[in-house]
Amino acid sequence: VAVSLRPDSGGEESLVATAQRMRLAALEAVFRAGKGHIGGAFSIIEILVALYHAESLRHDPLRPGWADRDRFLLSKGHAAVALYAVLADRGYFENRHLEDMNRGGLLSEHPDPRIPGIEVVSGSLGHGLSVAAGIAFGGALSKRAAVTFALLGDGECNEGSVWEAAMFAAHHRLANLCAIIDRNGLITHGSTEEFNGLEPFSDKWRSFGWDVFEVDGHSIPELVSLFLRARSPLNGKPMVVIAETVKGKGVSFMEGNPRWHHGPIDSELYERAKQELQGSA
Ligand SMILES: Cc1ncc(C[n+]2csc(CCOP(=O)(O)OP(=O)(O)O)c2C)c(N)n1
Repeated sequence: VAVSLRPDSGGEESLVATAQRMRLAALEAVFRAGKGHIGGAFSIIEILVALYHAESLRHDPLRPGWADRDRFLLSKGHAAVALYAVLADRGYFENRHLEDMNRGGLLSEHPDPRIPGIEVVSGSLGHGLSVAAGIAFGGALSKRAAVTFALLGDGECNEGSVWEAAMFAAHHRLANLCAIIDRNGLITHGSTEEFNGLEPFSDKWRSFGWDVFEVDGHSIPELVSLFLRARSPLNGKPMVVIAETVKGKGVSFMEGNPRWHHGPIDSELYERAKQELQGSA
């Protein structure tokens, strides 16, 4: 997973640099839009790059409706700007759409299937895993080889519907389903553990009948090797990847700070964030 093609230059760059470039694109879109969920977008960048740039996901940007594609559902839909940056970079739509995000153009603040590459509406938390389980169930019935991935927030796991879907998936042995949890430890205003503790989180998933993997959610090689594993499951269980991440990852004053869950960024802080990201890109 060392290199990827950079569409605008025709050259190559490391996937680590790709991730920082995606952060810059998301930052710029939020700055222009006047507000956005930058913290929870930055925590999932490497997960998306591992799926879309490292090609863990079997997909074709020129045929978003290809019947045999893997499905990716962003259940934590508020972080859509990160997915938009990645989808634009992979060629699902033009980069210029990021410029008028959330201002009546193609890209709304939350995902919408009218956007190429977006499978379902999300943003109301707690639904993505149920939809993903339904898609995986259908795929298993029709003996398709495709894998369905759903990316959830850890705070999102306070929703009871997540656990109903977890039961359903294990009961039906949906080995073609991979949940990814962005375990950044923060919810809107503070820590997930202070608000409504999730720990022992891995044990909960295990007891629901899932195969559980904990990973550094900012390590692209580790993520890629787990996503490859989702393609050839060994034991008939659905799989969950608990990705340890940092909310606001990549910008020092945003990291681990709930202030950056949602809101505007002023010009001065925008410039500081941009410089930091450019310095490490
Ligand atoms: C059903 C529902 N309730 C509340 C919200 C408001 N909300 C948006 S983001 C968020 C925090 C979710 O925390 P987490 O899933 O950990 O997201 P992250 O911290 O990664 O951004 C909440 C409560 C929502 N979108 N949907």
